[in-house]
Amino acid sequence: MIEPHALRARFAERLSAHYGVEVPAYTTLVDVVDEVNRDWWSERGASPGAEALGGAGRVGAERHGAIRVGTPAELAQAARIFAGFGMFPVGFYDLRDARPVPVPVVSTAFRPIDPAELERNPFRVFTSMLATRDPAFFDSGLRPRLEAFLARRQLFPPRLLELADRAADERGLPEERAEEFVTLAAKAFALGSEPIDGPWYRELESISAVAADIGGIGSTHINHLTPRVLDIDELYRRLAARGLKMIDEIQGPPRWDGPDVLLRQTSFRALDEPRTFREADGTVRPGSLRVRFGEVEARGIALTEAGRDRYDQALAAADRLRAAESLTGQEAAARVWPEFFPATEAELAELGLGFFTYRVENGAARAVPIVYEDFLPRSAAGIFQSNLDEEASAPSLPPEADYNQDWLSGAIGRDILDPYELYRAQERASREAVAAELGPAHPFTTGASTTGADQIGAAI
Ligand code: OOG
Ligand code: NI
Repeated sequence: MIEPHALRARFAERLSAHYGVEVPAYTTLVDVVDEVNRDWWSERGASPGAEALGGAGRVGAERHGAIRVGTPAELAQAARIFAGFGMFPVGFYDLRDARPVPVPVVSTAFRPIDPAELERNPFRVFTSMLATRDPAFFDSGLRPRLEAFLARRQLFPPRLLELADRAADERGLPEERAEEFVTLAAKAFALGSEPIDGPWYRELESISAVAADIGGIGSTHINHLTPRVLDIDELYRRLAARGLKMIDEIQGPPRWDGPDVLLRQTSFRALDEPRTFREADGTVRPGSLRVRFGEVEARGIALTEAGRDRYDQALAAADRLRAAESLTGQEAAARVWPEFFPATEAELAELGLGFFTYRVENGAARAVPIVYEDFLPRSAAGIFQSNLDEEASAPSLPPEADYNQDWLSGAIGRDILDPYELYRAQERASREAVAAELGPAHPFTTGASTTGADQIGAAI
């Protein structure tokens, strides 16, 4: 039996192999990421806590993908496929309220939820669904035609769904079926070769490039596949030195001397990909589309709700500073960061801003940070936006408020899990295990503080 984690690892590898052929710059990116990570391990691998946010095996294989679907029915099928790989929907992201330019999607991320499963292979896929019901984007003339187009297409063959259900029910598949499942799944997310309906694609494109990418073609595809790097600033420099044009600066928290939190990401524009278009007169002509891109991420410590509030406040303060002085987003964030975040992991734990697990070492409880496994809506919107050809103008109507997490759970027939609950449960379980071992009054210490601060004295 090939278990879900092994299926998931194979799926991620297969997608990566396909994507490297479709988008050659991705292969360059992965090579440079591997170099930076190797250098990082050789310089810092021996220092205490080096593996706190994941060992070399996990980080080297770690990827996230992004896909986009059109309807709740398509999202429900995607959820069945991911369940076969041991990946479940976590978090709800509404990118319609992104500024300056809203994106007409709501999203969740499919990922493993058990810490042991994450350790085996943490593959995650950010999955967006077109908000066809939102009149801010799709008026009553367009919406029925868009929904009819989406209802006619079939993204996932029945055999793929059947194998996915079997893998989920039986917690794995025998080798031959496993190979068939992975092959069909990877094929479902490869770039299609059917001619695109030119007038239809352009009509949607005039509203939003993302709408055209989702609703203008008959299939879906991996939009990007993102490796994890241990030093994203160094990666940025090395890619730029190779002449790869990065489209944007790094999104998310700045580089600074204190603990890394949440997620830092950056991306580069992929090249045009050849596609054929069928025009109104029936002729098929060659053309190209430029919708896919390369992205890289560095992951830090998962923040609690209180920590996340600080993060949002810090970004707002950075925005204000940036408006007042001419600074990059990262420069502004670096300036304001110390006002919002403590300089050590010990304080992050003590102030209840970050999530930690606890281990018994030499008779003491040591804190090890929990890595952030999710996404950031503002960075996601920035990633969507920074890769579009033109700045679309913001639609004039306010977004309709009827897409939310409960609605999406109902639409796909499974619970969308709350990331905070998952981190909290992991932290609680480890505290309980430590309390059982050491007794209730034992102080906790941090194991991986960047400044060596130690005793934090939190009682269990
Ligand atoms: C998804 C963009 C979000 C991320 O890393 O934040 C994302 C998309 O472009 O479909 O992947
Ligand atoms: Ni991404």
